[in-house]
Amino acid sequence: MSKVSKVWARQILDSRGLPTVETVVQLDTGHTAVASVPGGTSTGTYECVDLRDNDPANYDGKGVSKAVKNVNETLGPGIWGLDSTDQAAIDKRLIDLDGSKNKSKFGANAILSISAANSKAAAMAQNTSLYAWTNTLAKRAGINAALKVPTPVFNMINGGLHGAGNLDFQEFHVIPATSKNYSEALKIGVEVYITLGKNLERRGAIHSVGDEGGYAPNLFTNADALEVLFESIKETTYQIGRDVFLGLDVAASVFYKNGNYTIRDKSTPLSDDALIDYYKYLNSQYHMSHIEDPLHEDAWASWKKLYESFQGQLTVVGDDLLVTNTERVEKAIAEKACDAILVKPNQVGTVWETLLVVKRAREANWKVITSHRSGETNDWFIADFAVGIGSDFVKFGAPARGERVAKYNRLLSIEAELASAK
Ligand code: 2PG
Ligand code: MG
Repeated sequence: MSKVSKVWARQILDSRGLPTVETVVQLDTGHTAVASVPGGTSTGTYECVDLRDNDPANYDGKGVSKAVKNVNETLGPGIWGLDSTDQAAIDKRLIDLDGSKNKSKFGANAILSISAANSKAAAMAQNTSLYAWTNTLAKRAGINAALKVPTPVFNMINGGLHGAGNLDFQEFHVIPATSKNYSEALKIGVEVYITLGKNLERRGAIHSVGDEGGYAPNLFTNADALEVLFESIKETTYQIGRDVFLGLDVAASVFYKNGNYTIRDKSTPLSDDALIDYYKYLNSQYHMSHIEDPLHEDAWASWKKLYESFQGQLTVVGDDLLVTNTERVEKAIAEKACDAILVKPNQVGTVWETLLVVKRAREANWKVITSHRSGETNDWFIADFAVGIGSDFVKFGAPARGERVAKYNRLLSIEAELASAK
């Protein structure tokens, strides 16, 4: 048994230059582990609370000194003496200390930083890797997961709240075929990324990068972004529909207003049905493999309708819809609203609760995509987590920028380790 002996936190910066929480967990065995938490921009309404100071005089209100204080004064001391290998008990104590339904008292950022750092420390104390330890925890939670490096979903073009350009859809994805091994898939991603950059430059579309390292161009319509991607892939040695596929994270809640969706592709705002028809058209042109958050996060009946019409053709992914929350996942299963979940530990706030959500998704035969946030640190916790839970896919942004590449590179080393263990 290795007991938690000390916990302390500090405020650091994320990839957007915004404050976030970094926590160290120390065990009585002498092992110490550090974890920092990410932050979203297009956050779902039903996510747990990312506690911010809201003091306009400091960091534009985005400071996390309250969350840090909560770790140092209450949450940390609250888990002293507990067995670090009992992640369920550690997380339960953190949840009980907070006492609210959405972790609004102490902050999901404060709580997750401890939960994640504890799981890293426990792995060290067991003298095992974090992915292998996560796999043990996953099995304990009832997930029948084999260790494998997931297929990457690359966010090549950043629009919506993530991009400096003019696109409404948030993310335009390139997804290598699941038959490719991870290092091949990463190479495909990089080669498409480079070709796409040259292509956008040639077209004179400004191509600064967005929050997740994808290009953030100015284009005429959202469909044009798919077209540029399509054209760019054709310039590579890879074939769409065989080696590589396209996908979208629309993040539709962001441009939903007064019952309609306003996008630059259409001159008038669209109803749910009209937007679904537009997706059908886009899919007929670009043969996508998945679509995330195609509709507003509360448009349950329309999600059902969309899923019905795309079933078997497209994987329908819930992110803002599900917010890694068991109750919302139950509802989506019952309503047949989607068939994949975007898993983000910071939406729910503890490692153990994330595992329980994944378990339910697997029981419903859903695909699992483990995801970063738009604001990240160089912590690669999520890479090990994805491997440990047997995630089908990972979404870590473009294959560029340090905080994204930290995770993709970590997967390279896990791939090598798994291969040498065979
Ligand atoms: C998403 C995420 C990550 P954010 O919508 O899937 O790409 O964005 O972290 O801003 O919520
Ligand atoms: Mg999303």
